[in-house]
Amino acid sequence: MPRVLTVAAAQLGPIQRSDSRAAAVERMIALMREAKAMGADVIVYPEAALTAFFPHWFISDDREIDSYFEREMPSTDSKPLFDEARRLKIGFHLGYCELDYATGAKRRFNTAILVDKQGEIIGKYRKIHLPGYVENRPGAPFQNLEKRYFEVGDLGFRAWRGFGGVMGMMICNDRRWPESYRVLGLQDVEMIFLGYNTPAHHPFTPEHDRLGHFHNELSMQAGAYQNATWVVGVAKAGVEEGVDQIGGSVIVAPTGEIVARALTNADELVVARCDLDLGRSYKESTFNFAKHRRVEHYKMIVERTGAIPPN
Ligand code: CDV
Repeated sequence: MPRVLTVAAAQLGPIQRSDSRAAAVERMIALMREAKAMGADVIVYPEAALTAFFPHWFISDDREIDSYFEREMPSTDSKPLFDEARRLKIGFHLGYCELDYATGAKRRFNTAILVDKQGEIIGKYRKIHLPGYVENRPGAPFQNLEKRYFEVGDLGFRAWRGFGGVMGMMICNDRRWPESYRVLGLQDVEMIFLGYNTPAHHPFTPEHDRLGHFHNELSMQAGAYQNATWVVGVAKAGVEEGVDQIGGSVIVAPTGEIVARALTNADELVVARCDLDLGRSYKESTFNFAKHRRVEHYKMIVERTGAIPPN
């Protein structure tokens, strides 16, 4: 019996600073209803989906920074999303900014959750690869201050059983690092959900600008193929607070092929029927890790050659 999961990547157009969370959630609910009508089992929203991507600018006031974070999930504004998902019996993946007090101290994370068809949170991931820098760089047209606003995620890359398969999550910059996929691949992941906010222009490395879409797809296609997993990459797209974001949401098969892609830089659903068993033949042949991955030899080569890994 094939294990087919119908997945909807819910690309969002820009969310401006003046837009309320309630307005963003309204747009997300409209996409959720459309996804359900198309037979989707799960809908995937971008990174930090409830607000404008505020790490693009410098904020010194702590209370203002906190205003972009959720103190609980569901929060008052995101609860309608949970209610609608429960009513429609559709799962979802949501990226948001999380304020956590579990240790007694205030901590801020760039977080994503996976919610089942009953509206229950079954998995949480906190972003590990935080790009950008800590210090304000005045004069730049926009910045990436994620290292200032977030702590490095402390939950690792883990996979969860859900939707009849093995599901994993990562967030934006994580997708550029092969180890993000490999740690999930070692847990036999079958589908990875990831949201992103990727600018079309790089103020400090403009020579990268022309390759934005190429590197986006290259990373996700390689990660999917080398770990024989589906990858659902979902963008916040279009011009948000003056920052042009690349969009280009895609659904990538375990073969490494893109099976569906966004055509606009606005709110748009990208839907695919995904056979969770499609990666099996790769996991049993080319990417049979137990048979072919020579971890002990990697270590031996490092020892024999005296190669010292850089700090
Ligand atoms: N939100 C991100 O992680 N963005 C990075 C940008 C700054 C390069 C990305 O990898 O897309």
